[in-house]
Amino acid sequence: MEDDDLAQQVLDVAADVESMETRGAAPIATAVAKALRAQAEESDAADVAQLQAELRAAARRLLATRPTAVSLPNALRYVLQRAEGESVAAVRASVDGSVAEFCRRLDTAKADLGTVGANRLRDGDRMMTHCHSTDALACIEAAVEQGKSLSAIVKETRPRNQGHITARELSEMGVDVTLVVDSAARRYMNDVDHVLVGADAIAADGSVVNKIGTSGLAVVARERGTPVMVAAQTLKLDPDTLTGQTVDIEMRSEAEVLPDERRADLGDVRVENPAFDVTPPRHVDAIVTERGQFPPESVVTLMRELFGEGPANPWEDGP
Ligand code: RI2
Repeated sequence: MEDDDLAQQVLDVAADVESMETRGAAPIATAVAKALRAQAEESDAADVAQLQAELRAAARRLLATRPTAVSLPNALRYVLQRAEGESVAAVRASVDGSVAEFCRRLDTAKADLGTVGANRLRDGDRMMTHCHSTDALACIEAAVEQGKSLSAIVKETRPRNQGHITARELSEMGVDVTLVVDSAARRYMNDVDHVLVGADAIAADGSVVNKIGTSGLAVVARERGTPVMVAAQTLKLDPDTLTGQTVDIEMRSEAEVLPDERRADLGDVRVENPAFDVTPPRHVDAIVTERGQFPPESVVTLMRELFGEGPANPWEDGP
């Protein structure tokens, strides 16, 4: 199936996820689920098999955008596994229903996770954050709503400076914010009570894949005895890792690190821009989810409960 045959919303969502216009697990998951719904609604498929094939093709296009953000395949799985029915209209209705249910669950999950995370934060605590995570911010927001007064050291998070979004949103919540460059993390580690980050994917062994710089931050936190808390909905659990696969680390454009005009001044240098790194479970104290908090080594139990022994890839065409 060619791109021309896909619904315009599928192509638009794929472009927005690729360019990071749409970013963060929940926004990506919601956007791709709704794109599948648009594909179902706009399809001229003559029968159920053709509609299901179109949905699989749309899912493959969406899947090709960002390799690390596991909320994307998990959202596609949720909708595709339920895209069944006796007629085209029935499949369409089932997709519509499962997208609505998926989005409803996401909203509830964030609120539940926030309550769990907030219980770890005490009045007067200071956090250090990295990048921008809606899950991490949900914990802080819930703590503020409980009447706790909090402050934050916010790392700017090169190269795309998502820390600026965190700084603005925390400040709007009434949190006292200090923005620092990434390399100042160790300098400020003695002044904070928690390191609080999100995750893009969590592997079966409890490793946390998050924005580049998280693993170094966790090492510094461990050196100083500062607890590292990872806020991550179960949507971030990567079922592929149950069968031994590793999480792909997305390499992004070199121009995000060094604009072309500056690069010319530096001569013949290589530039690399990995978007994420892997923090081993021994450097993480707690993974906070909507199902409660877990020591990283025990998330595998939760993963088996939610995904069974291994992943399903319902976007693949049969033999
Ligand atoms: P939420 C972000 O990646 C950050 O790494 C952040 O910790 C993670 O997604 C999770 O964000 P990117 O999309 O899902 O900026 O908690 O590359 O919002």
